[in-house]
Amino acid sequence: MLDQDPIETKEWLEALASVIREEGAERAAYLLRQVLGFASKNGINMGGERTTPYVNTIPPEAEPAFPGDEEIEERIKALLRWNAIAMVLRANKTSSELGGHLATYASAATLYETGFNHFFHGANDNHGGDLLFIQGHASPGIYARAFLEGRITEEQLDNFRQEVDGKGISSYPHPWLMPEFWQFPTVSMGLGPIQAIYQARFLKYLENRELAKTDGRKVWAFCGDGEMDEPESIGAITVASREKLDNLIFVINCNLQRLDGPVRGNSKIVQELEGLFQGAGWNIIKVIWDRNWDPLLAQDSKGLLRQQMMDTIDGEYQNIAAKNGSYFREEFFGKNPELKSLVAHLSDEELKALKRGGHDIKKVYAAYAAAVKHKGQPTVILIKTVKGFGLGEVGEAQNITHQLKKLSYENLIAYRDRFKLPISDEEMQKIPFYRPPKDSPEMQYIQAKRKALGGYLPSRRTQSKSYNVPKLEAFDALLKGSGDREISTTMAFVRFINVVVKDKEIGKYVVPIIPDESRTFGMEGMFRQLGIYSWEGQKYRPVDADQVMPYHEDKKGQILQEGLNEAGAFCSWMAAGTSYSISNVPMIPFYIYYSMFGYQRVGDLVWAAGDMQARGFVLGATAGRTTLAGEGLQHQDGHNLLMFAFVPNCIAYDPTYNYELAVIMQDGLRRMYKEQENIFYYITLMNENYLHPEMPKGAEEGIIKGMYLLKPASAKAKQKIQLLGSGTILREVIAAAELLEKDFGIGADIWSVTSFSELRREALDVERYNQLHPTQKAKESYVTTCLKDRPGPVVAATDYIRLNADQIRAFVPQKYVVLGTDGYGRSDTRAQLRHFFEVNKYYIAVAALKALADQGDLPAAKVTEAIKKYKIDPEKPSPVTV
Ligand SMILES: Cc1ncc(C[n+]2csc(CCOP(=O)(O)OP(=O)(O)O)c2C)c(N)n1
Repeated sequence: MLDQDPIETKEWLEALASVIREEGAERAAYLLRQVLGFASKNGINMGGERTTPYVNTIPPEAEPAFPGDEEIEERIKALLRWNAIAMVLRANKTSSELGGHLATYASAATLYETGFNHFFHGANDNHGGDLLFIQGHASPGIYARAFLEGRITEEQLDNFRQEVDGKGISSYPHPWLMPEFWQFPTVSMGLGPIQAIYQARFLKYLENRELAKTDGRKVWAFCGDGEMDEPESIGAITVASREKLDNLIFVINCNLQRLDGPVRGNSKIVQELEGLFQGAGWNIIKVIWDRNWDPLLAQDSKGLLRQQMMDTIDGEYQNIAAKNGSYFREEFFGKNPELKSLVAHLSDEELKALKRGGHDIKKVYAAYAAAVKHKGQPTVILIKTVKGFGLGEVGEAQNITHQLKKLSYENLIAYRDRFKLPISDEEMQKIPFYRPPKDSPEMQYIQAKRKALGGYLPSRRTQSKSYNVPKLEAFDALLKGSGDREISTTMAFVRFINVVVKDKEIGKYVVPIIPDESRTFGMEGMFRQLGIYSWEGQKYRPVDADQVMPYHEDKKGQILQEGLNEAGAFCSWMAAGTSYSISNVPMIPFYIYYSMFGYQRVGDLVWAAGDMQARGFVLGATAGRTTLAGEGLQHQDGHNLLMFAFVPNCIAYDPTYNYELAVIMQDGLRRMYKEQENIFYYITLMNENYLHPEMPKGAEEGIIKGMYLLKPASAKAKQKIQLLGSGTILREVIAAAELLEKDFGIGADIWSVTSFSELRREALDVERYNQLHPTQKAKESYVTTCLKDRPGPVVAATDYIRLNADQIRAFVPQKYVVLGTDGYGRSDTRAQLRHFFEVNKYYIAVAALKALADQGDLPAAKVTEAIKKYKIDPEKPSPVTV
């Protein structure tokens, strides 16, 4: 940049040089930090400079007037803290197995209460409601508030963490377990912050696409400072600033402590996070000191106090917080005689009353008030607190405080006295909950505040609008077969989604979500047709503007092209999939990606999606270990199908034919968007091209249940066998049946298994029923009914590890042999890979013959004959063991 006024620059530099000369480098550094802090406060982006002094961002003179009744709020907070503690202690009296946490809420009470009393909007006719991501371990305090609000009973509090008999409340925020209460599962560290970013963005998406009014709604994400070490916590923060998500507020509770000890003993976590978020372009507000420090800072004309604040590292701050006032005097102020004299007029008790900012309602209020007003950037509020605040010497800032679950009677009495709780010595023996009468000022205050803010929080909408979804006939082109055109199920999916996006009722609610790329999947036609969502539209002329399918970004774009960002893209899917609950607008997300980078990559988010009842489709393209032939070990997926099916409300399918895909997806639309079932779908898609037959009459029910007879064995065959196949390997199964008939005169019933996991779930339920109703007529599982009267052993082959087909083993009445793709992938042709993993038609035929031989229906020599005939090397190394 040009120096517009060299004389002025020279004067500034000379001034600095004289300070260095006369007063030393330290003083010069101090002055510079002051200048930079001032610059930052005045909106000057300093590029390289990342931190400001270790004091509150908002100076006392800039704080707004506090609109609440501080005294009453302190009394309410004392009750909440107490009930939260009582919950945990009482649960642990019932059984020490139950656990619970005291210290997190103790540190964060002011952070939540300031929000509940003054900022968090409930959902009602005029406001869509704010979104709250609450630190999982703070749940006792949130329950304690709901108890005072009259939303949770004493019996429920007493059954904290005892949910099995239906009376209790869950350990942490779990929408699955408390569907009308919790919105977001957060306790797995890092999932809250990243989800919050994408929920905030999705609110903007809805607004920009004119599907909902979301203006004015805020997303509040409460996180721990320890939690910020999770890559998920910080991995997407630039998305928030790039997209100017001023509806997003991170509140980071910097109690300086994680599980075993300090988050950053040797430095300062607040400063580190400030630097990080500064670099990412966020608005930053630090709340470090309470109001008792203000007069001292005002007198700190030489900056000695500020310097000491900066020089003290977090490990030492923890020591100071845990020890008494005289330690504070000696170890903090005593570092410099002049500094010590600054507090000479204060007693040790008064020194101890100099607190961290997060325990001062007014300071926290000022920060929140500034955050909600801020435009054009997301805000992060870094608030310093004491972990275990109020728990005295057993808990405050102690390394063991996170695990603290028991307090002695004496501790409780001390706690009562400190927070002036109206509980007698005698009553205290029972650790009673305390709720003041309904007409008490505290209870009235709470209710009035929530009423003014539109209703209670957290609170979750369980159902929304139902849509009429297209009937199966709408997908006729897929049901009819592909004629003589060889196509892949991925192409069939694109045809399916094209029908859905054109549907008058539900088309606009479709959200195609793409991490990585979609061109490979043949979806580029949608770029122009639907547009790629971009909050700022398209400011450039795309290089392919003259072509039929240009890259088209649009403020109203429907597609979310997320780039190389599976975790973020999955959070978008979760936001769209929960939009029915969050915004009363059911959205229909389709997330399509390379299946290997699926559950394996973002599994914890998938689990959370199940918990929060996200609805939608996840399409694992290039699925199976042998379909993405050339890509090798890192890309070949033989297990994500199974892993998705581990999630209890995920319905997983591995279809082979277009009509199977259409039946499954149409049924999914019906179940999720008409019936509003709390399920989601994982469906494999293949990139292998082949012919697709017309749907056999009446196959729909079997397709959905998990298996149907695709082709019966020839009636002429004297010996018969059952062959099961899924995905692309079904085609090898069909080829194996031809070999068996041609070469050995054995007939095979061919079953297409669309979902081993759905077959297993149904069979497990039947088995359980029979176990518990021993004298009643036994029920039969669907898979057993299909196979029990069929001749011959059963052989199954899939493109997944053997555990996939093994899922139904207990329910197959006959001998059951399973082939699969266990072991690491390789790059080679599909034919070679199927040979390598021993799932091609020859291996299937040999497995079938051996099964017949094992049960005495065929001489073993016939199997040897087949091995020779099909040129199988019996000494080939196994792909299974490595
Ligand atoms: C992914 C994950 N790893 C580990 C844990 C176990 N855990 C529970 S609380 C906690 C530390 C919390 O520290 P911090 O984020 O600083 O929150 P605080 O309770 O101190 O406010 C950890 C590691 C978890 N819940 N999730």
